Amino acid sequence: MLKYKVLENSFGIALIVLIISYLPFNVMGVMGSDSFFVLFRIIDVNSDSDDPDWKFSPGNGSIWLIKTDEEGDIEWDQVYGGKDADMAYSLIQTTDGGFAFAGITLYNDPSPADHLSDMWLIKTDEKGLMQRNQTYGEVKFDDDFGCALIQTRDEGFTLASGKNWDMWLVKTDRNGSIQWDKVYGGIKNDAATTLIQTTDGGFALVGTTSSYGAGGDDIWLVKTNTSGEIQWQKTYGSIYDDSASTLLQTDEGDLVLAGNVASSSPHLSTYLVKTNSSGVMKWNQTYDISNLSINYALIQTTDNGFGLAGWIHTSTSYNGQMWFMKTDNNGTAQWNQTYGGMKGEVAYDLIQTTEGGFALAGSTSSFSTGRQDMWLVKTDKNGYIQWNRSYGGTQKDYARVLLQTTDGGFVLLGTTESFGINDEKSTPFSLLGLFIFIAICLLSQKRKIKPPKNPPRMLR
Ligand SMILES: [Ca+2]
Ligand SMILES: [Ca+2]
Ligand SMILES: [Ca+2]
Repeated sequence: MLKYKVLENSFGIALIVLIISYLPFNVMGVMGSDSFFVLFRIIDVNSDSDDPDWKFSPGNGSIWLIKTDEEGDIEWDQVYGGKDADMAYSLIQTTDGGFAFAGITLYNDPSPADHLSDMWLIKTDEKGLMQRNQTYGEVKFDDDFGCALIQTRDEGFTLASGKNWDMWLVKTDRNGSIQWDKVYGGIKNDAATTLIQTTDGGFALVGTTSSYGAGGDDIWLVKTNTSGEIQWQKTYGSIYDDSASTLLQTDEGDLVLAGNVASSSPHLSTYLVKTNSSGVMKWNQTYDISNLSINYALIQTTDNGFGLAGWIHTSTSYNGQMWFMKTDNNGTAQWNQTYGGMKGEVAYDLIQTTEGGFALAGSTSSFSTGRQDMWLVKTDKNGYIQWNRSYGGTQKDYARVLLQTTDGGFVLLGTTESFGINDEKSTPFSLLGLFIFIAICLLSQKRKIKPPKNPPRMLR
């Protein structure tokens, strides 16, 4: 009975609106979502202190592209995405000077009901204005992999991800229309993380397989010809869950892949392996720098060594810090650097800059406007910080990919929950609640003072 009394009362309704608007999660989003997202949203918001910074889960985020000058000052930025979650994982500057990026778009209210997500390719001009976009099939969302993108020599695109528990390779023309696609995998879960076009015109994919290998998840390297037919494949890993991070081809034509292997669960070490172009191993290295480190990025440096970056658990930061390691040509570690404060940082991407230093992109909780922000760290050639910048609003924002453009500036691609459509904006929403509260109070007052001039006639 109480609830009817409250609902009859305009003041009560206004009070409820005001209270709802101050709750620490997006009630309007929650009401339109399924119960999983309701639960996730509530747990997510309330678990900031013990939420490891390197794990992100689907919220209502949108894709965020930022162009900065060479000192990290924003020149322009663009947000892409609909009302549900959109995430980007790979970015390239296209031959026409624009950008293309690939990600995953999720449907919180899918139709048909089991169609939860698509792979998504977006092509923009040089200022980030969308020229065209295309969605493909149905990819399964899993934050441990993503969606890889390259532009091929015919100016078309090739994308790789996971589809129906298999690794999926999609070749498109320059407009994004599918020319052919292939799936690889066994009866269990297989998915691609990174894709390159090799010097012979074929492709090499690295990802994770639980169908093949030593047990649990293993790192899976697949080499195909120009038509996507498998030429050879290799697995790496232990009986525990191992994961692939990324892959490159060296100037000499060898393949180098990085991943994370478990010598015991949950102890993870970063793993680096070099093979020749036929998959024959030349050497491998296991790095046991901390009890727990996760590698995400790998580059070949101009001195023919390698740079690896990711996340590392440190004694001073419960949520870990950004980690950067430099090796020589044989993968022997030369130095390690960590960056961050008390609250948790991570590097998802690493580049060598044109002047010989390095830049890392990821997220920071210690130096953010709110929760996590995108973090850009510029270092000298020995990994000592020269400057750093964070970008973001009151909610989670993080960078996945970093490029340096020909003007010396940087492009960061990632996810924002602060600035997208339907994202949480606590202050404006609270102000809206206050406005509705005042408006309803005024209207209810008005109604009491001024009875209607022309009451509707009673129907007889
Ligand atoms: Ca499979
Ligand atoms: Ca394994
Ligand atoms: Ca933020």
